[in-house]
Amino acid sequence: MLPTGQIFVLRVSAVLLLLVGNLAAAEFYSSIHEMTKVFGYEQRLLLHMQKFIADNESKLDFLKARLIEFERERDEAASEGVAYFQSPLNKFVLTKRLTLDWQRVENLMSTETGSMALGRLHKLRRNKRMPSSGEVAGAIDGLLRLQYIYRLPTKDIAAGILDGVPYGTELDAQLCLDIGRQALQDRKTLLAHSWALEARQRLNEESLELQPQILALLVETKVELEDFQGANSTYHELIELQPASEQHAKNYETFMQANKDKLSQSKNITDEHDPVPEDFTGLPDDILYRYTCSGHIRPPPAEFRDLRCGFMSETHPFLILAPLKVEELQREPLLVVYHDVIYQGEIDIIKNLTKNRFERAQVMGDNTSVVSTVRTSQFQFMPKTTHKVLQTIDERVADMTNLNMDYAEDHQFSNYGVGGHYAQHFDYFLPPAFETNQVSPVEWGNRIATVLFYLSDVAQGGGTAFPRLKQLLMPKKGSAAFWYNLHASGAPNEQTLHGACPIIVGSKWVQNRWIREYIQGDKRPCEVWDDSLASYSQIKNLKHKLQ
Ligand SMILES: *[C@@H]1O[C@H](CO)[C@@H](O)[C@H](O)[C@H]1NC(C)=O
Ligand SMILES: *[C@@H]1O[C@H](CO)[C@@H](O)[C@H](O)[C@H]1NC(C)=O
Ligand SMILES: *[C@@H]1O[C@H](CO)[C@@H](O)[C@H](O)[C@H]1NC(C)=O
Ligand SMILES: *[C@@H]1O[C@H](CO)[C@@H](O)[C@H](O)[C@H]1NC(C)=O
Ligand SMILES: CC(=O)N[C@H]1CO[C@H](CO)[C@@H](O)[C@@H]1O
Repeated sequence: MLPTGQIFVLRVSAVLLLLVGNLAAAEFYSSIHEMTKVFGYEQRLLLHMQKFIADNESKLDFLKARLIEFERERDEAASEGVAYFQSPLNKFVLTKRLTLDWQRVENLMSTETGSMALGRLHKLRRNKRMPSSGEVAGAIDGLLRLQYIYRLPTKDIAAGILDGVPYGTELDAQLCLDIGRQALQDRKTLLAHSWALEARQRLNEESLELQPQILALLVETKVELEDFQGANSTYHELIELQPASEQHAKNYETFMQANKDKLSQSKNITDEHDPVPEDFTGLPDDILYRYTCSGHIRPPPAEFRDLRCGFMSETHPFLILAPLKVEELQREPLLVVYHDVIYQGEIDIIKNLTKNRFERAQVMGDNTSVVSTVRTSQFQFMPKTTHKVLQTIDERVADMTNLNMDYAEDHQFSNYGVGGHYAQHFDYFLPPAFETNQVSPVEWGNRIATVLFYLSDVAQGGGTAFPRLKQLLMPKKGSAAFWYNLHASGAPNEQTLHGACPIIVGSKWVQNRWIREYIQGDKRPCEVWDDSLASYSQIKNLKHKLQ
């Protein structure tokens, strides 16, 4: 039941993405674009901090000088004894010091130096583009998602190695502990266990105070993984470390009572990932998506046999001069990749157009729009009238697809950062979306087809996975994927389930063209029967008869 519900939410969210306006503040970790900007702000934070310290220091310098002066004068007076007070001059000096001078000192001591710098720092930190502390959790989730989907070893990540490539950023015990805690919260218990072990491994003199917290996390994960003997001995380690802690003693007692029949049970937990299934048939979509992203699910070689790859020059006379390079990946449903169909000059213009206009992808909460963890990217819609380059692109899409582009939705641009992904979903709308007026404009009908342009290469990860077709398309700058979301009858084609795999390293830019059904009749004849069960050759034959 759950998977169906989940998919429903995803389908609805696709509609809402159309409708939701300017709601979210920028989200730092979902976009590299945003991250580079925020990185620049940090430079300004540093300047404010320097100014603050300088202000405070000059105040302290002044106070120190006064202190020395006062002490000196006082010592002189003390050495002279009572005689000192007999001089009217000294009386004056002392009186002045005790009143005006001390008043100045007192005033200065109570002034808030650096308040200007502090105010500026405060304001900058509250800038809506700055990451909020809640986003630390998002950043960890992104990392855990990468680890889970690509089965990355904890040891490697902690050492700054991602999918075999070293990046030179090591994680310390505290960070490992943070990740482990969140993994436990996300119910990724094997990962939580391995992060706790890694945190323990990385303890040093500076971080030794974390040891009890790490052991506590280790106990929790061992209990969940049913290694009760391991949990027992880790508990003993913890109690030995902090024998005075009543909390530990209490927790241990609760643990012993709850598990008294299972205490002999032990498990040698060496894995950090579930075993890869030998047979993927019948597994839920999120698992299929995961293993398609990781490359464990691939098309069997036999399916490549009669697929074509070549130049397409049929749809438009212009294409005879400049034919499009097209590669067919799948016949049913049609899934093709065009190579070199969007050019660097166009991409530069698009990047200029979309600058500063990104917002985080949202899905609908109950009544409020919430930032999505299903889809973590920054996106924006842009009407085709924004710039003539968008019209040029649409003319090309019309040539590529032989579909009418008058009834295509606004251009959508997305930027995915590290860990950014879009879980498995369909592009088409389901009947409830139509019934509740969530499709806009409704008279354009459903999304008959999708063209997905890749505006960047991605260093690692970030493929487009079609789990039911066993296809994984790797982003290549300048290429575009095209597929029909609907059967020729207009019925949704569930084989088109797809998702954007998480980015391991790099930044992914894509452009979506969602083409709607309205007046595509002459371009793609609409069969009156449901062809969803027919074979490709049956449909082809029928189309020949109709023409
Ligand atoms: C729990 O661990 C301690 C210390 O390792 C050991 O002495 C004790 O026998 C263990 N208890 C059980 C029930 O295994
Ligand atoms: C756990 O398993 C690993 C590898 O399977 C082995 O090297 C190790 O000795 C085992 N540890 C225990 C305590 O059984
Ligand atoms: C991008 O914008 C900048 C400044 O607005 C402009 O100088 C540059 O020519 C633009 N580049 C493109 C490719 O449009
Ligand atoms: C959503 O808002 C509507 C109208 O304001 C209200 O009737 C409904 O109970 C709300 N639903 C939830 C789940 O809050
Ligand atoms: C020594 C000193 O002047 N400290 C001050 C630095 O600035 C803050 C904020 O204005 C003050 O609260 C401190 O007293």
